[in-house]
Amino acid sequence: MNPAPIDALVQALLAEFQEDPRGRRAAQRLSAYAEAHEDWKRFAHFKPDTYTRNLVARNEHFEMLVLCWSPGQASPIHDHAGQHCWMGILDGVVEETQFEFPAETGGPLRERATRSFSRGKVAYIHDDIGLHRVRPGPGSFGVSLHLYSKPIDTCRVFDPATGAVLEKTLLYHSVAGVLAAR
Ligand code: CSS
Ligand code: FE2
Repeated sequence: MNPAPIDALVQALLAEFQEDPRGRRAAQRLSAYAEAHEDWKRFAHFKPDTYTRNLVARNEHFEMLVLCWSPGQASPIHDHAGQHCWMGILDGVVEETQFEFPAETGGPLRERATRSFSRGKVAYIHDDIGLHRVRPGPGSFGVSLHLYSKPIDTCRVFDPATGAVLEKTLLYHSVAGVLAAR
């Protein structure tokens, strides 16, 4: 039997990162998957009070998650623990607003452009580029496929008015399709 498309994607990415830690073809692979397949739906769980993080696969090279965004939800403004972050859109509309990485001395964050992404589009960020806030488009929901290389267990979140920083532990709402006990 052929593997499910999302499992085939994980295997292809694993082979890719073993050869090229920079993952130069990762965005292309996420885009091709997002345009053609819907078997990610078994990982999608929405919650009324927060966006959800649903683990698809994790290994020494990367973790892959399906994130579900209901209208009005948003991530905090955050960094990515020095790792590569790709975000491919599976359904709905997802917006990314970037901010400049603040100086050690803090102060208000400088906002850059907001970009809007639909199915098949892929965003990429790294701490060298800046910070971002992610949320669904106005009045929309969104589902996004996130690839972090290497896996990220904590990130830093930033207050836009002061630049103050807090460490945040990143939790999974489900693992391999099974809701986590809470
Ligand atoms: N980094 C956030 C989502 S935006 S890339 C998270 O994993 O929860
Ligand atoms: Fe992010």
